[in-house]
Amino acid sequence: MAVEKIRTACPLDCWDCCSMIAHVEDGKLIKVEGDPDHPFTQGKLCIKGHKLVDRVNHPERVLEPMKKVDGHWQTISWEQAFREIADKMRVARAQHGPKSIMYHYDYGSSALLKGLSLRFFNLLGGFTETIGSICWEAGLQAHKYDFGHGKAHRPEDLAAHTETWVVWGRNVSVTNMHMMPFLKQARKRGAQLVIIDPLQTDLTPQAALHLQPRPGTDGALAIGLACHLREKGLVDETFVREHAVGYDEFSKYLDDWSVERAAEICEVSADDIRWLAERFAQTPTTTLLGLGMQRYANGGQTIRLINALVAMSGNIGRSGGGVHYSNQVHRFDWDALQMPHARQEEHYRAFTKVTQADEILAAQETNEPIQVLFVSSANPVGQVPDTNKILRAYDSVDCVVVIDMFLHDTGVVGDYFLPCTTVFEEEDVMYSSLWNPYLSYVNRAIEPMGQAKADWEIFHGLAQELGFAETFGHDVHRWLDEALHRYEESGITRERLQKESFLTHHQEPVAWADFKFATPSGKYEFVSSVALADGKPPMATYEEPVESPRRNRELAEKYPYHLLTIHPRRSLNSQHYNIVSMPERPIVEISEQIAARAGLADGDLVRVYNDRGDVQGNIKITAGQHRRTVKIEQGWWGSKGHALNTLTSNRLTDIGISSTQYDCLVNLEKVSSS
Ligand SMILES: Nc1nc2c(c(=O)[nH]1)N[C@H]1C(S)=C(S)[C@@H](COP(=O)(O)OP(=O)(O)OC[C@H]3O[C@@H](n4cnc5c(=O)[nH]c(N)nc54)[C@H](O)[C@@H]3O)O[C@H]1N2
Ligand SMILES: Nc1nc2c(c(=O)[nH]1)N[C@H]1C(S)=C(S)[C@@H](COP(=O)(O)OP(=O)(O)OC[C@H]3O[C@@H](n4cnc5c(=O)[nH]c(N)nc54)[C@H](O)[C@@H]3O)O[C@H]1N2
Ligand code: SF4
Ligand SMILES: [Mo]
Repeated sequence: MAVEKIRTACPLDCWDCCSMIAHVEDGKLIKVEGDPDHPFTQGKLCIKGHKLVDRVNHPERVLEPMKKVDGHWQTISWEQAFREIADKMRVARAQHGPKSIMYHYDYGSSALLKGLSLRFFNLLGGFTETIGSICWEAGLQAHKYDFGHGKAHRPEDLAAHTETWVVWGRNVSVTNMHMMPFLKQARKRGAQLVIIDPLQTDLTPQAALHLQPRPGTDGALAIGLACHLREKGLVDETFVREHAVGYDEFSKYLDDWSVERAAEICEVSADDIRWLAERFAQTPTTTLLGLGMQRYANGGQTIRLINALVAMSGNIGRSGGGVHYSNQVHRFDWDALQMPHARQEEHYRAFTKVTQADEILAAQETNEPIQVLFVSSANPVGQVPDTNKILRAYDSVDCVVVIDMFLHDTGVVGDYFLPCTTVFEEEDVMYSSLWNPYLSYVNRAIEPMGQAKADWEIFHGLAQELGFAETFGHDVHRWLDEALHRYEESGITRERLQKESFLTHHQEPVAWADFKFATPSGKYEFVSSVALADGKPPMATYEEPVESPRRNRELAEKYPYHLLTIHPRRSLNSQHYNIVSMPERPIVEISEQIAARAGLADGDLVRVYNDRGDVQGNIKITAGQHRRTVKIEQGWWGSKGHALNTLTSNRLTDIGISSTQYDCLVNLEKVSSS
């Protein structure tokens, strides 16, 4: 039988948002490849993209609705599932009001119509929603205060004009591999690479300089760099006078600092700081920020301090420059899709994605408890910090409904499991606000497998039981038209997108080239009026992270090592752990100094622990890692015995509503030798 090739896109929450071509034979997905015509994808997918085929066809994929009865899963019909869940919702509302129904979701899929789940909950008239992010909101808020929002240069501009690439806390070759061809192109013409990361990364050997700040202290490093610019008269006076507000105040704050003081705090050499500051001032320098260093209690201010440094150095609005965190250029009409006006504010409550466990447990003691909890496109028991609290909170809820493809850590604690389709079984539009600004059309490649339904169909089925199916609707094309109507002025319509597969309205080579920023003043804001209105410090200043030897000596004596549970090479968060072959347990990578101090050798079994929890893994000694830092790739499944987030705290960040998983001290204890 001939192989059919269908254009679609990778749904994984990633900087690259690849356009994909699905190969289908006899109705079965057999292969995917990167679209060779897409300027970012360039015909390549990462291993996680390729492994989507195995995810779709995996024998453990759940293909029928299930209900837990006496601790065991039983398959049930959709009719029964819809009827029983709708009944539970009605009872909860009657007894405790609309807020007793809660919804937690995340970016399990970056498809536009995943947003329809909120249409369902808004149409209920009220509910409890988890807001904020366990990923990146501190940094987003920082960009909102400084620029209005985050915006990226076209990578072609960086490939052609950047002389210094500062990869600051981004694991580019692992998490953002489609940036690599642009970096390579620049290096070929002599551009230099600087890595700022406590850990060794694939790119370290190619770097002209690798700075390894103590985790969570990048704000001090940025201040040190800014001090050198000021000392040497290297500040871009035109930018700070004409295109910015608040520079004098920020400059005054720097009076209390020096390169040496900053260097001592962040544990980086003052000479290296001076060298890098001069590169910033004297060469077109681009900064690729990762999300790692904003996952600390001081994370938002850290990003603001780095933004301030880049602004002072004259790299904003300049070819080959820029500070890249996000690319928030989309113009979807979310209100048309999600109908927030349908809910009544007195029946609406927001918990945060990060602190939901505390909030659920507190609510259970009131007359507005959580009775029915829906989870979709997310695995909170695996991925939200402080797993033990999440487990306690979810256990206190009468009925937990999980919509997913696999019985992951959250699935197993559910009461109902509703199987959803994968991207290959759906029609939709894919987008990302991380970097790649293209919209990609998702054509249905295969028929839904088993009894799986698209998320929107599941919510439509429930809406039918609850009597508002008509308002919810069931027309994919109409929803896409409504959501995309603002693109029409750029000539982008659903029909054209489907025909051409990927399109963008965002072609500016250089972000903010006109120096018209999306802030209230229209300028770059060293001092932000929006921050002030939010009750936050209007200007960025340095604070220590919370779990820090300088801030909490007692804690650091008990738990001397920084734990970085960074994003895994071969999985998108927890999504591939049951698909790709993984070692038996987590690899605990430590520096040579930790190995000597704790008497550990390669392969030893250790317990990594703090007051919140513990995890076991095997030691790997990595030369050149920050001397007090432990690395473990995240995403492991607790249901298989490796609940990494038992170690992390559900403290919030300074600005934005965001998580602080990397602000985490631990100790190690040998369990047995290798
Ligand atoms: N392979 C793969 N790719 C992914 C993902 C995945 O799970 N796997 N996840 C996707 C998602 S959801 C996201 S949010 C992005 C994340 O993309 P990245 O931001 O690139 O990934 P992270 O693992 O969060 O952290 C990146 C780096 O930050 C460093 N870091 C940690 N703390 C500090 C610090 O205090 N200072 C400095 N300078 N560096 C620090 C870590 O050592 C790490 O190398 O990747 C996306 N792409
Ligand atoms: N310790 C530690 N914790 C972390 C992080 C870290 O670096 N360290 N990183 C954080 C970050 S950056 C992120 S983004 C979060 C991720 O947190 P989550 O988004 O909760 O985690 P994922 O593992 O990506 O799980 C997404 C789930 O969505 C499901 N899914 C995929 N497509 C669909 C769909 O179309 N419909 C439905 N209903 N489900 C779908 C997948 O099967 C998967 O089970 O984790 C955070 N947690
Ligand atoms: S995970 Fe990212 S890099 Fe990999 S195929 Fe998907 S979009 Fe591309
Ligand atoms: Mo993320």
